[in-house]
Amino acid sequence: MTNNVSDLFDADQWRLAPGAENFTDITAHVSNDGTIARIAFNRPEVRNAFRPHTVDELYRALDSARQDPRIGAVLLTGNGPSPKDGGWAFCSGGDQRIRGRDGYKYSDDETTVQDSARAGRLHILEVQRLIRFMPKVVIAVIPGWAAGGGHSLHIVCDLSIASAEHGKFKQTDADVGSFDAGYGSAYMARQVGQKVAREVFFLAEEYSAQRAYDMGAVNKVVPHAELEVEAIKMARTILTKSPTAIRMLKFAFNAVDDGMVGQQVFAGEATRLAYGTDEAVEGRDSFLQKREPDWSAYPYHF
Ligand code: S0N
Repeated sequence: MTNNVSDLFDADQWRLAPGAENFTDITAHVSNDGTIARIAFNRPEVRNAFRPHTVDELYRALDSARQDPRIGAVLLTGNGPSPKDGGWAFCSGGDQRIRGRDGYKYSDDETTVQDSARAGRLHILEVQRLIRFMPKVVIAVIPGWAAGGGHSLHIVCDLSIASAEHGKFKQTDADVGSFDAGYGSAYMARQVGQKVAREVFFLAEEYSAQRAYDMGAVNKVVPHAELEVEAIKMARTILTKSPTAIRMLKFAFNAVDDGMVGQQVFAGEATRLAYGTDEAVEGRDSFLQKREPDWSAYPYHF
């Protein structure tokens, strides 16, 4: 691995993200102009499997990107290759070595007495929701294996771009007695259709980046060496668009599948837009001035 991050990482384009200095399981960077975040799993020796500590760091880095008003797009990827065997991975899901009967353990030693607040966790689902509800486009940049919970993460990202040579997919949940009965399966079926999604989950067979593209689960397949260059291009294209339009579109796409929560997220943005109108200002001012509101300037229809 070159430059201590990843063979695909161009150190000249990025600076360390605020708060990322002490991350051990992920890396987090911001483009030099401050508009794109690059967040990467950094456990290539286990195909970028995540443990609870990884998920904690991932959540913090994504939330920091969510709150940064300059960042308009997030690249979620996996560093590599593995120093052990040269294999590439986006993410291979939950670290099976520390899976207990009530979730994934903070300690590598399952027999260690756990702080009750830190009993087994499955909080990758909190990360899924953060990706889903952040008002920015999140792009899965897939340099190798997307398996198990890593497969689910790519499904929940807004867009996916994969390495032609090393991008590989496999939904292993049913092999290891695990199941993502939420976005990972149901939302995948929305993307690719019921028959294909059921095949992916029930057969748990390996499929290529090209097959993922053909089924509609991946937006672009590019030569491995160009993966991050192409991902940055994709992000930069999005950055040329109206931030409000992108935000409203993302939440509109989500709303149909997210029930009342989807409606709430979309409605929150609509309310924020409405606050900018003279009509809403009149409502606020009439209250503060202790008078009846005057709506006469605002028609009931256009
Ligand atoms: C990824 C696979 C297919 C790669 O195969 P390959 O290239 O032959 O490499 P290996 O030799 O198998 O692996 C290299 C080294 O990496 C270790 N390793 C790989 N994956 C994991 C892992 N997930 N946990 C721990 N170690 C892993 C290997 O052991 C090997 O190490 P050494 O060199 O020491 O032998 C292949 O590796 C594979 O199939 N991996 C397992 C994939 C898997 O089953 N993941 C778990 C699926 N379940 C979840 O992710 C559940 C967590 C979760 O996200 C969730 C929680 C609640 C609800 C829903 C979900 C959800 O699924 O989203």
